Amino acid sequence: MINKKNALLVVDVQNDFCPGGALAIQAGDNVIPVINQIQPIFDTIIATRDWHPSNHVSFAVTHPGKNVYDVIDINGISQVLWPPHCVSGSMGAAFHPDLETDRFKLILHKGMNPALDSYSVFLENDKKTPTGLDGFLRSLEITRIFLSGLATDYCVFYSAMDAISFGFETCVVIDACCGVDIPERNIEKAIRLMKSSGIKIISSLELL
Ligand code: VGL
Ligand code: ZN
Repeated sequence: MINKKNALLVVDVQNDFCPGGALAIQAGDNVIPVINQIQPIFDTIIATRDWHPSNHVSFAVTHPGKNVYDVIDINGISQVLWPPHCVSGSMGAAFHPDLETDRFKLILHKGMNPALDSYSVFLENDKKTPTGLDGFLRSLEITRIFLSGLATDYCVFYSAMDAISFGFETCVVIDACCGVDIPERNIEKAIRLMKSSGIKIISSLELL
């Protein structure tokens, strides 16, 4: 079932998104054993890290008078304001120590532009600036992508939506993902939108 044309994408399994981190997802670390278990099935595994400068546009502290989780408009782009997280090179930005990283073919950093956020691993939030991942996958003749990681309703969601629109067959391994759920019911909404866009929502049990 899984062959050389398939790639596993491990999205943002970093300390700051796990319990104890700056933008902790409750039980976010529960995805790690699942991701480690499915890695051996894939020849191509690509990991991403959210990797921000300390003055990043997505940090509430960058906008005096604004609060965490406020939503603001920046040049026509809606931006949720987060606590500072995944500052490049910090412990919070490191992969969670339990994540198996030895077979990552590529580690892609995103969100490095201080003025622009990047939820998707394909395109930054202006929906125009490429991260380079599309070209990397195409040069390896990858046609199908399986997504795992954090967060279901942000980086996994936007990455999956871009993956299908770039023409990849796209599957989200739902038990290998965990969501922020801000605002309330955001995960449910993300899953509904992904399904209606032709993205398959599967369980890791279907791969093992
Ligand atoms: C993410 C919020 C802010 C994610 C990144 O990886 O889903 N969420 N930055
Ligand atoms: Zn971020």
